[in-house]
Amino acid sequence: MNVTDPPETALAVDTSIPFWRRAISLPQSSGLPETTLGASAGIGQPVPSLLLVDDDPATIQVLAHMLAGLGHLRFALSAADALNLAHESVPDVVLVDAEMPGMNGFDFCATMKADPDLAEVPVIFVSGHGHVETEVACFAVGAADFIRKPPAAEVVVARVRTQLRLKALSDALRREALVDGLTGLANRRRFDDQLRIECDRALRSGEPLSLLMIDVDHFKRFNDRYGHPAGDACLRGVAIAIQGLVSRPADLVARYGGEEFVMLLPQTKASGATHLGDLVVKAVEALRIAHDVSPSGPVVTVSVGVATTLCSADGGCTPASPAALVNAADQAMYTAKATGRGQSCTYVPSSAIAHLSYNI
Ligand code: GH3
Ligand code: MG
Ligand code: MG
Ligand code: MG
Repeated sequence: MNVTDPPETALAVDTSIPFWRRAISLPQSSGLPETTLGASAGIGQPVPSLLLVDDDPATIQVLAHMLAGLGHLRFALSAADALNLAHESVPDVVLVDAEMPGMNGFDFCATMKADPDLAEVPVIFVSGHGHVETEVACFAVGAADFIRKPPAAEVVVARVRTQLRLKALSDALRREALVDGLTGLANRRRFDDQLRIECDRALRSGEPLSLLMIDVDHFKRFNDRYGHPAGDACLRGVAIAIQGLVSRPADLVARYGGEEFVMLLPQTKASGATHLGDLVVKAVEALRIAHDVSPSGPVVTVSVGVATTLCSADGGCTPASPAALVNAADQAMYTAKATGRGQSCTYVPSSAIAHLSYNI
């Protein structure tokens, strides 16, 4: 790629790397009025990331100067480079030129919208074409906004700010949609999505995938005895206790529903998952939450079912589907219930049942 540094700029940047790959922390003021510029992220908020794409370095320079203070800026002189940068770290907004050699802005935008990792990023076109048809074509490929060249600083800043605000809101909504309101754990939807992904991965790689199904014992009696607010507090306590047992980034603890929780453990074989099942039982018991009407003992306990996908040399895995893995963990959990509660039980596939019994 033939790229030169943009003309002299007021921005303080690390000149040891080419300008189009720089993520620059911009100054609070770039000479424009404070009302239009200034850091947009509040205290504790992540700094927004902006990606500017134009085959003309001078235009990038102008836009960079205008947008100083709104976040971290990165630059690309071609759509292909911009897609690489976006995949390295997903931006919060992209400003793209419509006309570029190679892939133009329209194809770039369409490519972003077709990519699940990038589809939510707002794309603002910056174009010298004043025709309505061009503007309509931009929106047709998924543009969030359209700015005419030459761009006016106040308009660019206002429109980018609007897109950043909308993006922050939609990010927050997407996050909320995947969180359980009572416990703060991942919710059922997030778990179902992740289970599908991890099952596919396990089937491809042949690596074990384990699942723990965790059910609070005699919880209806607990609610009847202590009231629903106490029941809710109990569920929150259990959630914190079991979340504290996992440490790998890929592990997922979720609320499956009601008083049931799940732990999804990629690359974890049955022995490790069985050990974790026992730890779950102990951790909940150690909370010492009084349950004086439980037939299982004086404190709240859980029953745990453990299941692991087992892959054979011919590439087949059992259980082989998300539903089958959940069913297997369920079966083991019901065995734990039926044989005393307050314990963990590991599922053994039927092909192995001739040699093994449930490991309680
Ligand atoms: P078992 O030992 O067989 O699991 O008995 P259980 O009473 O725990 O099971 P059952 O399915 O009969 O009852 C589950 C109870 O969990 C009933 C319901 O009121 C309670 N529950 C489900 N979700 C919530 C919740 O969000 N908050 C509270 N407080 N209770 C809940
Ligand atoms: Mg151009
Ligand atoms: Mg239940
Ligand atoms: Mg229960």
